[in-house]
Amino acid sequence: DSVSRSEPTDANGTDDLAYPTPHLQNTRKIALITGITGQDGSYLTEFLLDKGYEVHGLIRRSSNFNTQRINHIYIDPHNAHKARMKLHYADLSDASSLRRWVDTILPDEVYNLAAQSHVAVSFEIPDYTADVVATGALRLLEAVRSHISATGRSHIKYYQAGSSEMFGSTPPPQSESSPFHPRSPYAASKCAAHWYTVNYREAYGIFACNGILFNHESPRRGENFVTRKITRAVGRIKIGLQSKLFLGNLHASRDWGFAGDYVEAMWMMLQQEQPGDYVVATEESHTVEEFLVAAFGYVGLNWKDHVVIDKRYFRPAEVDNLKGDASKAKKVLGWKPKVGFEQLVRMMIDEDVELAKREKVLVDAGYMDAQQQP
Ligand code: NDP
Ligand code: GDR
Repeated sequence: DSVSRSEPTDANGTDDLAYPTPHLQNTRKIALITGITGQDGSYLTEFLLDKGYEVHGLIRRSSNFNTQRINHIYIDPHNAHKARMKLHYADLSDASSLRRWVDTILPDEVYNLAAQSHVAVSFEIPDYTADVVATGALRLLEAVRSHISATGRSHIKYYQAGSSEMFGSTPPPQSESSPFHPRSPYAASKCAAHWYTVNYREAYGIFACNGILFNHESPRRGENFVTRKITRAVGRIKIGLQSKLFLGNLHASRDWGFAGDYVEAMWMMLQQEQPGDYVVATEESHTVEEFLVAAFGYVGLNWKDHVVIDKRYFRPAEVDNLKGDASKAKKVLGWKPKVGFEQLVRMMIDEDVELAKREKVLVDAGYMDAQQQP
């Protein structure tokens, strides 16, 4: 290839993350993932590595390493010949970094998973949320478009992580043809990213897909999303490290699936002959209260003995009821979820009880404060 190799971008040379990308002269497919350190990024990376891909992840600079979810698959680049996952510094707010890595990595598939992904937090930092979620997607699309224009690599495919939050107050069941009515800065920004993606497909013929994914959870879910907040608390309450759990609105309904199942749908979208937009959902909906019943009940506890309603967790505008209609994904992609609601709850509780046991060891040894809440 004609692209020259870059030097490590780290100024003092001690960094082992932002490493040059020695292009393997092989036939492996190359994927570029933004948001690789997040829940979905970690599952998608495992999935693509299993399929034989070389995976490049863009990570952002933070004062602490935030690669916990992918440490188990990370190979030090000093053994670079063995490493099929590589990490590079970039940021969705920095167009030049996106363009540089697209040009250097020469991906076959680009997955845009990066986002300020917390709905409630988007009311606190709306401007930043729009910059990363909406304009960030536009920057990445533009990097792909100009890369194709400069190199002729028109086979490159783009996946945009869209969300059921875009439907907002539109009543269920929500499908690809349901109208968007976003209820938060996050959701409005995802709508913009959705339409940027459609526009780049129509205007430039880019193979660009929107996955409209309903909530998907896992033991790797961020700890301030409601499912994981609940399962973390259940683990800690069961082991005696915590007694109360403070929550907001328990009446909202969500269509909760397993993240490991959903990343497969992302990949499937990019393997089709034609680009398109797909709803990915379990088609089953439960309230937050029903999640509480299942989670506490699984370890023999009554949620009512522990949950305290705290006004601070209510949102200025709520999304009341999400339940997807995934018939297009089932028919066209042949996708269907493998993990059901009860199994998902049990999987998350099992892991969080084990985590709480490990925390207890640290508490008993005096290394950790029992009051420290996740
Ligand atoms: P997470 O919050 O777990 O991960 C978000 C990722 O984005 C992290 O890797 C984060 O990096 C990265 N990121 C945040 N800001 C920036 C930035 N400015 N530049 C570069 N990277 C950034 O989200 P999920 O894995 O749960 O979700 C993946 C995507 O799917 C998101 O876009 C989300 O909005 C969307 N989505 C998620 C659903 C779900 O139920 N999980 C449902 C529908 C859509 P860091 O680790 O440094 O914070
Ligand atoms: P959501 O997920 O907003 O659907 O967005 P979240 O788990 O944050 O909220 C789900 C519902 O639970 C209610 N809730 C609480 N939520 C949180 N976080 N904390 C609480 O204490 C609490 N108490 C009640 C909420 O009001 C809400 O109704 C997720 C994210 O992953 C998005 O990025 C993604 O796009 C959508 O799912 C689909």
